[in-house]
Parts: sequence; C-alpha cells; structure tokens
Amino acid sequence: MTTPDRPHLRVAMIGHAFMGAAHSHAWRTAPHFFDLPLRPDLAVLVGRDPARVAEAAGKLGWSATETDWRRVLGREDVDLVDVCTPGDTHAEIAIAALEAGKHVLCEKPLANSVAEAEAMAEAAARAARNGVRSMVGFTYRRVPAIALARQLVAAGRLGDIRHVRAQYLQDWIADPSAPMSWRLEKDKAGSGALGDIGAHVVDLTQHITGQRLTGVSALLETFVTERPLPAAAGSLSGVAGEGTGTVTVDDAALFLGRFDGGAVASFEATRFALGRKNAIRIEINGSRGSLAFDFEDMNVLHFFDGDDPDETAGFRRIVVTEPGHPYVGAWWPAGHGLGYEHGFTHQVVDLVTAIAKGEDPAPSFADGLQVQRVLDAVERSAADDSRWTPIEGDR
Ligand code: SOE
Repeated sequence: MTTPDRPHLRVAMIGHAFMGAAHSHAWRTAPHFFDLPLRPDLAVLVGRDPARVAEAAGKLGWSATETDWRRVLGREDVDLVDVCTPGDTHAEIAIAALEAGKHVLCEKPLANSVAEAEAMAEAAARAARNGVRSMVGFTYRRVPAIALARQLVAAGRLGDIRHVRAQYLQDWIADPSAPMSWRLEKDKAGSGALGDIGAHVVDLTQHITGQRLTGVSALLETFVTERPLPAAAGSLSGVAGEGTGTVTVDDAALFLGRFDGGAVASFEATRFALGRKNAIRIEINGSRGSLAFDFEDMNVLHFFDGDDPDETAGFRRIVVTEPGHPYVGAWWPAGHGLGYEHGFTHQVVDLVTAIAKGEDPAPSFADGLQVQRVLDAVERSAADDSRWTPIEGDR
C-alpha cells in the first residue's frame, strides 16, 4: 500500500555500497507493505564521485544526487540523514546532521571509538529535546525470530538466564589472497571482526535478554597481516593499487562476559570460519527453558520448554512465519519466509513510526555507545593478557 496523502519524510543517504543498497531497498519497500504514518521519499543520494553516485542513484531509486554531504545538511527539503559510510566518518556526519535538525539513522558500529560515540550520544540527547530523533542500525534485532526470542524472554518463558552463547561466523577473508578493504583498516573501520560483526551479537544478546554486559575477558587474533591491494581504482579504502597493504584490525575476537542479571556468556566473532557465510548463532539457557537461533536458517527459532513433561520434552522448531509473529503479518502467507533485507525494512518501519509519534526510537545512540564501550573493553582486555575488564559507563 502506498499512502500518497500522508506527510512525506525526505531522506538523504550518504554512501551507496553494500549497506546503501540494503537501506535503499528498505526505504523503497517499507511503505508498500506497512501502513506507515509518513511516506519516505528517496530524495538525495550522496557519494564523492559524480559518475558513480549518479549510476547508483539510478539503480537504487534515488531522485537526485549530491557529492558533498555538507550541502545536504543545509537543504530545507531534507528531513532525515541516513549514514551508510565507513565508521571513521559516522561521528562527524551524524553530529552535524543532528545539529542541523535532521533525524539520523546511522549504521553500526556507532563510531570508531568511545570518545566519538560519547559525542554522538550527547548530540543525540540534545537533538531529542528539539524533537530530532536518532537510531543506530543494529538491524538484526528486527529479524522476526529474534524479535520472538526477546518476547519469550520478556514473558518469563526462559526463567532466570544462566548462559548466553553467541557466535558470528563468516569466511569472506579466510583466503589470504582476498584483497584489502576499508574493513581491514583500523583508521577506517575502528576494529575488525570485533566491531563489524561482534558488535551485532553484543547488541543482540543484550537486546534478547534485557541485560547488559558488565565485564569481559578477551582474545583478539589477526591471521593474515598483509593482503593484495584491490586493483580497481576508486576503492572506498583509498588503498587501491599495486602491491600489498597491511591489515591493522583483528580477524577474530573471542571473549567471555558477565551480564548484570547474573548470566555468564561466551562470544566469538570471526571472518575465518570456512564454510560459515553469515552464521549468527545465539543460544540462551535459562532456569525454565532454552532458545537457539542461527541466521543461516533465519526463519526458525528453536525453543526448549523446561515445563514440558520429560517424556515429550525436546527442542521445538518454530517456523517464525505466522501472521501473529513480529512483523510477519505485513508479508506473505505462513511458511513463505523472509530474508536478510527484511530486517532493514522493519528498521525503517520502526524508525518512521517513532518519528511520527514523536518518540525516541531504539536502539538509540546511547545504546550504540554502550556497545562501543563493550568493544573497547574487549580490545583493552586482549591487549592486557585477557585481563578481566569491567565495562565502563552508566547503564
Ligand atoms: C560484513 O562483514 C557485513 O556486511 C557486516 O558489516 C554487516 O553488519 C553484517 O550484517 C553482514 O556482514
């Protein structure tokens, strides 16, 4: 359903690579499946190279282009800025956009350092006092099976949470000849597997359990330290050319943690798990039941109900495609399944709804800051022989 009579929300998006494509799809699709209170306009796409941004705008459905994000902030006909650039630019763009009175959606991890994330959270709090909203893009929260997991925990179906076991496994750089990219440069990405994918499981486990990590003990490892530079000019990393470049981030991050509700946890984030493409695996064990999820089978949630009689108890495979499941009623008949892109569409739905209602959406920049503090504690622990390291800052 499109809603032409509704007020418009005019979006400018900065960046048009992988995340830009996923966000564009979501902005385009959300009003056609959900009854949104505001109608998103894909108004301006921003990229540094005029030819590349024009091509991307045509492909992704944007009405106009711009090559300098600062010019967009001065425009009256832009209501929201969607930040899909590498992490080193998040703080500058997001803070300037909030100060210009634009709502902001910012990709994860929120920033490359705790100091940047603190400045962003402060800017978000100031802007919120003037009705300007902000959200960080931990999109997997909006996978229906994850949203159902949170509902089950919140309803007490797991009882007291004892164990959290979380992995985010990919293999796209397991081959040492895979080229350099901005994701492998500390200056651009902040950290490696830790911030890129570990941040997701930190957010997800805290979101599902409703608890916060209080401390960690960690190991970081870089298996391949030199990689060929990408041949193609115009690489986002700015390192295109002959020869090799140095990897300055972790390839794998492992850590133990404690949650403030008493649960103990183990985390693993790696891009070297050959054969695992995007395996976000979360298992939670409570005093009354257990949950297990794997993104590679993302429409399914496994639930063990400890109240069942022993004779018939067992993990129940819930196909999370019923109309009564979170977000699913807007889509297809039961059993027809959703994909990676739907999490982004649900993110747009929740953000637009919060803006229209005058509410602060979640996850907030303050939530993004708290995840950043966990990432920082992991790095400090790993640099200090895995010393137990408390997470700093307020709840
Ligand atoms: C690359 O590792 C990446 O695209 C992450 O940056 C995303 O956050 C994740 O959703 C998929 O993998």
